[in-house]
Amino acid sequence: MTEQTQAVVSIELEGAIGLVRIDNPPVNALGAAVRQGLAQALETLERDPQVQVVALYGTGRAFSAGADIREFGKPPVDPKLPDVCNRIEACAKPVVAVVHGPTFGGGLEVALAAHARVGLAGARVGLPEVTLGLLPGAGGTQRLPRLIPLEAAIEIISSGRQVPAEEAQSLGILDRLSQAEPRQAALDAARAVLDGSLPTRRTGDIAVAIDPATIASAAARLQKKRPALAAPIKAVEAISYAGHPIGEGLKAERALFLELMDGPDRQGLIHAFNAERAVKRIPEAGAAPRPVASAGVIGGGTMGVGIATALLQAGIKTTLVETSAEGAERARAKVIGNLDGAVKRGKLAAEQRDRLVAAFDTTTELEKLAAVDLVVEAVFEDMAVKTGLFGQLDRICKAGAILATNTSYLDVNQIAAATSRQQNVIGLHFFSPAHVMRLLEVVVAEKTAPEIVATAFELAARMKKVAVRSGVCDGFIGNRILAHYRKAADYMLLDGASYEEIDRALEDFGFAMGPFAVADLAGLDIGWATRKRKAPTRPAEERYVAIADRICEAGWFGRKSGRGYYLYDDAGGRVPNPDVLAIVEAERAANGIQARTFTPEEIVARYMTAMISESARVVEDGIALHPIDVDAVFLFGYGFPRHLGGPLNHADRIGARQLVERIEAYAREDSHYWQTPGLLRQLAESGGSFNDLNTANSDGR
Ligand code: T1G
Repeated sequence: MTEQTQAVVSIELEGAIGLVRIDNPPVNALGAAVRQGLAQALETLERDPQVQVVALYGTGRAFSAGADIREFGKPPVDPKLPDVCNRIEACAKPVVAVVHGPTFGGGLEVALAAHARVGLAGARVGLPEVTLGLLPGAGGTQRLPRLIPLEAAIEIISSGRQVPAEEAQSLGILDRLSQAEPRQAALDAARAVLDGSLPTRRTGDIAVAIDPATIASAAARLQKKRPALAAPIKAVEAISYAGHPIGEGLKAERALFLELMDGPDRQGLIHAFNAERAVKRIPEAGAAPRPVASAGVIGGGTMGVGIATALLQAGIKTTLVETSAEGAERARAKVIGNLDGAVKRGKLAAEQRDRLVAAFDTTTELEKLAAVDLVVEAVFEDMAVKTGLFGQLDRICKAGAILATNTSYLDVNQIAAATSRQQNVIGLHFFSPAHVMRLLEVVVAEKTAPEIVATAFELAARMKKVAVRSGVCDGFIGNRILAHYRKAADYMLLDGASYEEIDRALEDFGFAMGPFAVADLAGLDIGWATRKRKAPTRPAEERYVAIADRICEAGWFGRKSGRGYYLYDDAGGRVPNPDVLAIVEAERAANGIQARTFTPEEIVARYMTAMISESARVVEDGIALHPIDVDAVFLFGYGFPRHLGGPLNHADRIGARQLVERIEAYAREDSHYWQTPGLLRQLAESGGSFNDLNTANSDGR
């Protein structure tokens, strides 16, 4: 007999067993309807004299991925998840939970409130709330430490990491594992409870001693992290109450949870979570992707090697083309070195590594790419070289083969025009190292066919990358914006701030590295080449800072040459390069500048206002589809502080009006560089926000 209590939760009676099924695609998020259904199901089954044991399970790909993120920031709807969990734990009859797939956050908390837990093959559990600026707010901080050692509970909760089923069982989160399907596993578990082979107990009844020293050292460790976000620290504080009676601990957990819910990080981190998904909503999403089973990579430099590694790790048979046998051999060794590195880091099984090596080939003959589905070129950044190569590929490659360029700024339309198959040409702008960085800018040329765009996005997913759709312009999304705000840093340097102060101000703001340290890491010669390329078209009224040119003229290219803005020691430490300080002084004198001081706040304000301005123009020009796409580019490609959600999410916190006022004030010094973008002015006048411009449900507000 099956009685529908709620569309998303249903009850099925099998003899003395009451089955409760959660069915709320796509991931059984615990929205209001599910919570109401669970509460009602427990009520019904507890009352039913025929029922002796209750078994919870989920359909689809997960028992439950947790609370419904889309409800955050909105008025809470009863029953709240902690109440549902407490209801499960208090049930007069034994309740067993069967978890499968990604069982995270509130999903795991529901299972922890059950009286026993069974995990299915492939299940992974976790409490990732801290990655959303929250803490497990439905009993996780009180129940997990009652089931597993304190240090393990602290590590799992403060990191938010995923725990594979086998580890979860060995720790004590799961009581047993099963290979069955969810419903069958629920029946088996219920029968095991009835025959006594699966012991049950209320987690909340377990008494544990919480060692204050362990809590204190965990808190101290978290305080030292940069940035020291509140969520993990408050989560450890909540755990410290697990030694109290469960009712008291739950109250303390709730209070700390609500503090974080109202805190600044939750919105930014959920915006970042949504950004990774919102970027998939492209106009070409409905087009049918083409199969990509084989690929060619042209160029065995850093980018080509990284791209070949990424393609191989996505399961794609790959041939790398170099101009010489030695070059091909060098590239082969580096690709295999990357795969061996992945094995060493435990990211790749040894036998899988062997399969990938077997799927990898190198050659000096372009003709070997005649039958591949996709070619990605990563040759010298020169239009003549690229158009010549695409002309050759057009003649060599099979009909339907996709020809992609990895150029970081050249006009993809012009490259496409060198072929007779412009509809099959696209930009795939990888970020170095290409097998590590998650961002991939998919640059759509005028004639690129929709299915080619859809294929690029599917390929990105296979490479576990975040693909962001970009139009064609110099630098696409990220590098175009970078080229603009970098100038703000150079202007402040020339006007009196030290580059060490600028780097430190932005690192304290949340960037992993400041702009000058980043430039040293990337190589100062790269920016030098870009400035030379742009020199002929640089507007006369643009203020030019020659400090970086002087450094490059001295042969100092940053880390790769051991010195740039900084001197580097073997341990990776950095100190300002005294010779550069002299260059800065000389350039100030040559420009007649009386150095002035900048506070860290002003440094961040100018730098962020410049980044936001060009980001707004990139959206205005239609290069990026939505503001959230620009946020994704900076979160996944430029180390933007994740808890701020990206430059345009951060802009909403500053407010369009204040940003316009800042630009107008700065424009009094330099009206060419500081111009108010039209879109920003519109938002200031209408009182709107960048997030208003994102698609309907792309933000967690
Ligand atoms: N709430 C609402 N929607 C969710 C969701 C959630 N928790 N998780 C995923 N989705 C949507 C997602 O937006 C996408 O929608 C679709 O499901 C597929 O997701 C009280 C407060 C589970 C590993 O942090 O980690 O519980 O774009 O594309 O790559 O203590 O989703 O198709 O419209 O990511 O296979 C804690 C978050 C919440 C888990 C699946 N839980 N989710 O990954 O698919 S806070 C989490 C994930 C909480 C309690 C606290 C992943 C996944 P759309 P997807 P996937």
